[in-house]
Parts: sequence; structure tokens; C-alpha cells
Amino acid sequence: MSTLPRRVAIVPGDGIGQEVTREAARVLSALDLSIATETFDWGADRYLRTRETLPAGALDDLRERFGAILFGAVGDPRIPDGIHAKEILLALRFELDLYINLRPVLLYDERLTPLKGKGPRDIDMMVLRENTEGLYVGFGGNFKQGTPDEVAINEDLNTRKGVDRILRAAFECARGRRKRLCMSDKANALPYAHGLWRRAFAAMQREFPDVKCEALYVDVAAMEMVRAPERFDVLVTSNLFGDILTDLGAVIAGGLGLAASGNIHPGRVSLFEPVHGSAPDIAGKGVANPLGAIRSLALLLDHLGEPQAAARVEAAVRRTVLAGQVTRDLGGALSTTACTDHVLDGLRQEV
Ligand code: GGG
Repeated sequence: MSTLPRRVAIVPGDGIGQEVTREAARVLSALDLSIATETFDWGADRYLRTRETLPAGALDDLRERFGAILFGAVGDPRIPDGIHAKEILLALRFELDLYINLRPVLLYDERLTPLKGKGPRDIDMMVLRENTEGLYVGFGGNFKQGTPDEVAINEDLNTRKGVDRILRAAFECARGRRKRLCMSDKANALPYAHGLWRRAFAAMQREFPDVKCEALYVDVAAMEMVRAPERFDVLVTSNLFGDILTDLGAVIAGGLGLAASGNIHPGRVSLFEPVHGSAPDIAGKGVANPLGAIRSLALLLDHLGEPQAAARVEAAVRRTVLAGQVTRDLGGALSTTACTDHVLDGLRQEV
């Protein structure tokens, strides 16, 4: 039983983030779970008005009063350097110490994958991306910028604690699934940083003798995800490699529009968001795919200790996709709202 507050902060953000989050919130309210919600306007409009990204006290408020955050997307062409997006999303991930980026890669129907001869039984993996270290910590700088002698550095920071905790989460996740775990790194080219990952992985295997383990260089892992995705059950990797491998995972499982994610610290307020960005090119047209956001809601419900509700939402999304009641990115003709209506119908019929 979760002891987290049954209150969800809704942060729609920018562009289609606003549209898809509205739909996920409709699903949450239809479930009638007595979970309270509060909506926050953190995003580009507010930033352009006030120059503020997260207001003072926002992080403490989230920690104290909320169990989860339902997030949309951030990114706006009026802010070309994306500074507000970085400050909002990375601040939430880093300051709330959301060290597990959980990204399911699950194919519903063979018509949705570009991989020839592969079906739902072949593409069912869970990726855990380290979310608070690596190349994303912002260590580095420029020297002699703008001159022919310019030097540019970004440091890849890996700590034993940070690596151990994501590996442990991955081993435990594998135990709850098909008990196979792949760790992906580039220890041949990055012997210090990723040598640490190799040693930590080998040491932890002794605690989980029931989990079958392999370590693959990231280039090999990318190749194998295309050639033989059935090889993977749980995949754990660093921040940057996780970013790249999960976009590949999203494509082989039907596209970014369906891809869900959780930014999680077990037992603490955590953030759930579709993998896609704000897509300014289609924003406001009512055609964005709401299913990535709705599947992120399912992950959120699991986090709040509502696994049955989570499974119901996931099943309703699956039926919607199998029935072809989808938006144009998946070959359908429905609007964002009409696609969600189908999910809601599915939830009602099941009851
Ligand atoms: N939901 C993921 C998200 O918002 N990521 C930030 C991002 O990718 N921003 C760039 C963009 O939306 O174009």
C-alpha cells in the first residue's frame, strides 16, 4: 500500500503537451479514484511573461503535498535555446532526484512496427535509463569560444551510488518480468566511466542469481534491438544512451506518439510524461496522439499504488489501438479528443 499523497500535480507545459495532458486528465477523472489534482502553468507563456521557470517553493510544495506529477511537454519556438524547457524538466528530474527513467517498449500490433516479421511477442521490453547523472549534469564549458582555437568539453559523471541504484532497480524489475537483464554501455571506448558500470553490474549479479545477465556495447544493443528485439526483456543503461535507445524503442513499437515514460524515485513524488516533445508544428490542431500521455498516466497510477486501475487504462489503450480508433500518426483519422473518447468507452464497457 502506497503512503504517497493521493494528489497529482498536472503540468501541461507547451504545444501539444497541453492537448494530450487534458486528455490524460479526463481519463484520470473517469476512473473515479478519489485522487485530487491541481494544475500548474509552468511553461513558455509564463516564462515569457515573468521570466520565471519554476516559481520559488515549487519543489518543496511538490515534495510535501503531491504523490505524482502528470507532465505534458516543454519546448517553444519563441524560446529557441530551450532554456525554460531545460530549467523546468531537468530541474524537476534532478532536484526531485528522479533517478529511474522508466520507458516500456511494447508492441500492440505487428502492423505498427517497421520491423519485418516481428510481432507483439517479439517486442516487449522495459528500458531503465539512468536519469540524474552522465552527460546531463552540465559539467564542462567552452574556452576561447568563437575562435579557431575553441575548446568545448562536457564531462560524463558517473558515481558508484548512482550506478548501483539504477542497476538495483533494473534487477528488481527483471525479477518481476522474464528475469533477463541486459546492461548497455561503451566500456571499450570509455574505460573509466563505463568500466565502473561493468564492475558494478558484475558485482550485483551475485545478489540476483535467478536473473540471466548480459552486457552489450551500445552499438551492438542498437543493432540487436532492430535485428532480434525478442532478445531483450529489461535493458538498463546510462542517461545519454537511454535517450537514444528509447527513441529507437519507440519507433519499433509504433512511434513516439504511443511512447510513455516515468521519472521515478520509488516512494517519493515522481513525474510521468509522454516521451514526445511539444511538436509546435501540429499544436492547436487537435490531431496530436493522446495515447503516450494516457499510457504515462497508467505508469503514474502504478506509482500511486493503483495497479488495477493502471492495468485497466493500459488495456483500454491496447483495445483502442487494435480497433484502429487512432490519430493520423498511427494511420487513423480521429482527433485527439475522439481517440480519448474511445479509450473512455473501453473503460466504461469493461465495468
Ligand atoms: N515530454 C518530453 C518533453 O517535453 N521533453 C522535452 C523536449 O523534448 N523538448 C523539446 C521539444 O518539445 O521540442
